[in-house]
Amino acid sequence: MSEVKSYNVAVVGATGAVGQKMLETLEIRDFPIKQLKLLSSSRSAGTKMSFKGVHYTLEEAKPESFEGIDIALFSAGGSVSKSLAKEAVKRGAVVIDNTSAFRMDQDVPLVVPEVNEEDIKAHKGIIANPNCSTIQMVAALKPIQAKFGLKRVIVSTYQAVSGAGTAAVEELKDQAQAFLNGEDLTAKLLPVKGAAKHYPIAFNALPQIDVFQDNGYTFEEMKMINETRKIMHAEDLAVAATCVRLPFFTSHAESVYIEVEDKAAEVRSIQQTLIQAPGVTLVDDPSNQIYPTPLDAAGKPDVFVGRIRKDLDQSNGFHLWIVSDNLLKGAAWNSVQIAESLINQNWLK
Ligand code: NAP
Ligand code: 3JN
Repeated sequence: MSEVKSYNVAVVGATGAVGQKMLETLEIRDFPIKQLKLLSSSRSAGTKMSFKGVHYTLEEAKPESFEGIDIALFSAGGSVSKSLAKEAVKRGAVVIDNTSAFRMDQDVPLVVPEVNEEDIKAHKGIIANPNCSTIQMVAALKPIQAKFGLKRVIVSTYQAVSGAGTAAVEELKDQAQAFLNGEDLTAKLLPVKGAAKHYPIAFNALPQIDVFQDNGYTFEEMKMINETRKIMHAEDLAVAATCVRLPFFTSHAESVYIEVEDKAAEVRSIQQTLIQAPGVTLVDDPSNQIYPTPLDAAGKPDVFVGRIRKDLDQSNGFHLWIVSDNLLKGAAWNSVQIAESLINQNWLK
């Protein structure tokens, strides 16, 4: 009987919101791990985390940490990826990077396996995991693009605080309690790197995720626009985005308006297309008030789509409601799927 091949895996940013989900996903999917290395900053180095019931000691991420590593899953922020990803590649690892550091580099495949798995093949050591809001949208739009053609996308997001890391989750808990106790929230505001101002999130809605660009869009919005075109191989696709943070913990929701090429497209045929799409679950029965919500999607790996309806003025226009767990399909699950593709397709070079 031939032995199943296993791999030396490093998780960079293992203590973070995404890193913890990486470990859960590797465990749930029974990823073939020979040796596991958990890396963090010096702050968490020396502390322990468990994986499959075994305790691992966190180590500070350094270039030498990647000696002997086959696959390195990075989610410790763009500056860490910029300083360490190429060091890891130099030492023979293939890096799957969850940050925006390399997403738009021509040499770096940007991958959602259900959409463009084949792009992985051309990797030169680094493969980028897209932004969470992009991932769930393209997973639902790719089958529609393939069947009906796609001309325009206008998206507004409703994003959970866990997308902004473990500190943001704690901030919402603190502020929500303070708000209900009638306390002053200004004392509960965390300073935000690179931002002059910080608004309370509890019982609020913030139309800013990441920093503003010169064109008036935020970086999160520009990531959605540029990444969508790259992943869908659609340079000329018209895309506009408004990204909003809301006070719930898990899953991003999106209201998406699309215009398709095929004038014969109908709600029913779009639903049929999505029923067959990999990684997508249709939850769309308005007569019984059935549609996806962030709470229902939390902890599940699928992208859920509902509320599909035809625009009342534009005959080739449709509206969709797309929901997915931002830390699973939006980050950890998608990264582990990429790692599995590397192995299963023999692209780990
Ligand atoms: P988080 O909860 O704040 O966790 C940050 C992680 O990075 C922690 O493990 C932290 O380790 C580690 N870290 C920080 N500085 C480091 C350094 N100098 N060297 C090594 N490790 C360091 O953040 P998160 O939400 O998990 O997000 C982490 C990154 O993942 C984000 O900055 C973003 O680039 C990416 N991300 C991507 C998506 C996506 O859309 N695909 C979604 C969310 C996040 P310590 O415990 O030592 O502090
Ligand atoms: O805010 C969210 O819901 C998703 C956040 C993602 C994020 C947070 C900090 C830095 C990213 C990302 O993955 O696009 C980055 C980054 O630019 O690396």
